[in-house]
Amino acid sequence: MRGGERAILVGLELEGAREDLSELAQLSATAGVQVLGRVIQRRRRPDPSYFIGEGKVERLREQAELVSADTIIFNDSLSPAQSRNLEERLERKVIDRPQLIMSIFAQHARTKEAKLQVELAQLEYLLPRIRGWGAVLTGLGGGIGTRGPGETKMEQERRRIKRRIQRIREELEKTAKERRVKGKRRQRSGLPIVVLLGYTNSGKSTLLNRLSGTQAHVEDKLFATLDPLVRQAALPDGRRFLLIDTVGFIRKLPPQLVPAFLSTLEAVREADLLLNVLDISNREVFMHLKTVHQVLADLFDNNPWPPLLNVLNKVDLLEGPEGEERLARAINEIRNPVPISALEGEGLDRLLMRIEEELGPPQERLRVRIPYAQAALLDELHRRGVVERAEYDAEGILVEVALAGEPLRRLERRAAEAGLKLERLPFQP
Ligand SMILES: Nc1nc2c(ncn2[C@@H]2O[C@H](COP(=O)(O)OP(=O)(O)OP(=O)(O)O)[C@@H](O)[C@H]2O)c(=O)[nH]1
Ligand SMILES: [Mg+2]
Repeated sequence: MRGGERAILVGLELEGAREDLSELAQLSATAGVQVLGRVIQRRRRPDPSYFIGEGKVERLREQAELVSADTIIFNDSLSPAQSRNLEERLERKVIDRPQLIMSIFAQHARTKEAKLQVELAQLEYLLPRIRGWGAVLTGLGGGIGTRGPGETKMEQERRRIKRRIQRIREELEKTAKERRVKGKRRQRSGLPIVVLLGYTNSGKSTLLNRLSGTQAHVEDKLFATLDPLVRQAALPDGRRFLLIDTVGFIRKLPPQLVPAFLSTLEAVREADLLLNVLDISNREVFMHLKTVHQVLADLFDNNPWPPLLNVLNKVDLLEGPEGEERLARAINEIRNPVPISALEGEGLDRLLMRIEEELGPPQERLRVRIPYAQAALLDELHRRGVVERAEYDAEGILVEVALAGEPLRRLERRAAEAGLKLERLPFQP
């Protein structure tokens, strides 16, 4: 998709479910598509050949004719056969939800890695669809045992795509290694890591800007942020921490995109604290929360998650009893809720206090003289804290180090056992 398309949106409402095309409309707008109409059909199950009913296809074609729409966008994933049948009958370009999301990802990817991952997802989506066309052309082309020209071409195309997929996989392998090195460096900086995550458009980048006093890309579009972004921010007590922005979550993410999506979320796994940013002004906020929980469950497999605060953002947009009720329900039902407005600044003081609490006791700066016989301790301090000074003299190494939490308690124990003197230094924010 290039943008500039004129489209009608189509959804299927299956029994017991509720279909709502407003998110698809937002996705379309983000992709630069003009939405001319919305159609919802109620059915017990999708039609295997046309997804919607055959009669409905005809009426959809007439409607598209009337408003001169050139594209029809479906809010689900279509099989290769369904796409093909629909394109033939509708005489227009047919796009499904995964394709739409992937084209937005493609438009927004900035880093080489993000671009490669999106291209990989798109090629993997394309591959079975090319086989579909190949089969059709083979049927039409030559007799038994001969290779129709169509088939040969499709075969060539498929081989070309497979080679490209292989190349991309190799490149991604390399960049993943580099990223792991960077992650280690982040951990070694000794600063606690706080990761912003949450449904797309919930206000993560706005909050990042607020807390760090910098300018990350903010837009009223879905998936404005595709590449993880790191900034520094400060707590009320002067301690600094790293704040990481991530790609937004969405329901029914195309499966091909899941690996790309999860790898951009790798920072989540090294987090000391997660901030799940929820748009409390959105009526679907509880569905958003469920989506976020599912992704986290996948990401952490069976391992425990880091501590998590649920940030209820955009309280400034709540109006009327319906909004108030939603906020009250969220505060009641959602764990660790912190209502804020990232845009207007409401509640940010309390949020910072909660972050401070969750990150535990502040770091301490200590001075200790380590005898050469115990030089191994210096290695450990390098690994677990920030060594600010290490001076070697006749008696040993004079070390100044900033530490927090368990490593701090360990040093205190070791010092007591070995009779080393620990001197507390003032904290310099
Ligand atoms: N009224 C109001 N609008 C907000 C608030 N926070 C964010 N927004 C708006 O919501 C839209 C999305 O904000 P972003 O910060 O880009 O959201 P995001 O979660 O980073 O979105 P993606 O990167 O697309 O996943 C922008 O138009 C923001 O100005 C808020 O507290 N109140
Ligand atoms: Mg963002």
